[in-house]
Amino acid sequence: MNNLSKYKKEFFSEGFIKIERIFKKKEVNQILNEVKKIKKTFLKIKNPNMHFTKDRKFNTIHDINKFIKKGSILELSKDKRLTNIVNTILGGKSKLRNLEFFLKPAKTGKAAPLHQDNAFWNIPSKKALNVWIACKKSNYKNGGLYYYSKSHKDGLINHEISYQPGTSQKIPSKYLKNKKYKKIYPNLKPGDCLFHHCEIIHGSNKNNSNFDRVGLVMSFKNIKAKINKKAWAKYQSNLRKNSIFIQKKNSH
Ligand SMILES: O=C(O)CCC(=O)C(=O)O
Repeated sequence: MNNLSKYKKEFFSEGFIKIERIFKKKEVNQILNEVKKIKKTFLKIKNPNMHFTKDRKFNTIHDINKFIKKGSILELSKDKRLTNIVNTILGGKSKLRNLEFFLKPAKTGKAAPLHQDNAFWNIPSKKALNVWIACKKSNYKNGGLYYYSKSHKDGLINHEISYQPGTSQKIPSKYLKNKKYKKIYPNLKPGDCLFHHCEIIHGSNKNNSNFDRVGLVMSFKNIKAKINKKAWAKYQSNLRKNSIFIQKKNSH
């Protein structure tokens, strides 16, 4: 079995795979430089999708690909080292659907509640995944991503509004009460990547450490994968309710 087939097998068995050192130090530095530029750009654009920590640092920036049409991050999203793995897992040619930063600064970086990405994406064929690229160390100590191993096999769960910025929906805690999933915190160095299934349950804790956690997320879908428009509209409505709640809370 070649490496690509091994990755695919592990991906569908566990719900995620970690691959070390896909990107070199030089490439990670290019990403970090671009993060700085994109932060400045996003402060100037109309209706940006971004969220801050209580000390006004960037916590998450979403839909970056809507506004940034060139640069090293977009180039890296077409890189064969990445797309060969993505296309093998998704069973054909894929398309970038979103680019996001999950920045989680030291001391104030916020938690991401437990969720499945497909509750946001609404892709019934499930031919979609996220690539989480570590641009700084990411682990248990600084609010690294964690997974409930094999949870993708149980299908999509009805989410509820999270009332949290950046991840607007979450899995109701009562659903998880009787589940016995193994919780795994991958330990990542800069340049390492996680590839996760769109229905694996995952989240991350606050960053109470002294070390920033910087993740770039590239989200892909099979070019033929359709979106369930009705479910998508429901998600948009939840998203609006969540952001109205957050605006009201911040204006007090
Ligand atoms: O980086 C995080 O804390 C959350 C990221 C996430 O939920 C994702 O990549 O799907």
